[in-house]
Amino acid sequence: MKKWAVFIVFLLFLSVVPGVVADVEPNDSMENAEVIGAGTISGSVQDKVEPPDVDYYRVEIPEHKMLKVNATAGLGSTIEVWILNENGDMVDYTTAQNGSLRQLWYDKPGGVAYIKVAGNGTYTLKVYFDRSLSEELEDVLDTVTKGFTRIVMVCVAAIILIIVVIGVIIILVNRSKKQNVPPPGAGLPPQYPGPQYPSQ
Ligand SMILES: [Ca+2]
Repeated sequence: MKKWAVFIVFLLFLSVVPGVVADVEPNDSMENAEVIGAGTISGSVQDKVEPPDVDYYRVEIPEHKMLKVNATAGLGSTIEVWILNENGDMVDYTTAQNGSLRQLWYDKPGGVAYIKVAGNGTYTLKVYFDRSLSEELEDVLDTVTKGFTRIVMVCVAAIILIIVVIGVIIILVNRSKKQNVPPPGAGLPPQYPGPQYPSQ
């Protein structure tokens, strides 16, 4: 099949797959980056032309979330993918070839990120948001705190129970001692009545 026929088939594929967004030119710099959200983006880049066709996308990351990108190179394609911060500094990078999939991520809740694609051929980006690491850490700390609180409560309850049991034992022992005290005079040897004289 000729290359133009493959390209038309590719465009038809994009038009019938729901939720797939095609890259919209011009998007060759951060300044005119295509604004996207979570979803699947399909596009093509070309490094055999001057200037090379690269694609930029701008993503706003929701609060408490981190950005994840699954980048797949089309068959026979070789691509490079960057995630850049709002200043254009690289925060993640990968290359993918011939149908392979690579994942990139950027943990910046509430921040802005740019995705840059360069190379030669077609690609698909699956852009989605996951829980940020700080959220995960908060959950772990929350679980640990709840567990620790539970242990402390069980220990306090056990100590109170032990104190109550010891108190009851002391009271019972004291009561038992009082009941066993002999009446006055009990246990003394019988007294010698002394000599007996007949009465006159
Ligand atoms: Ca472009």
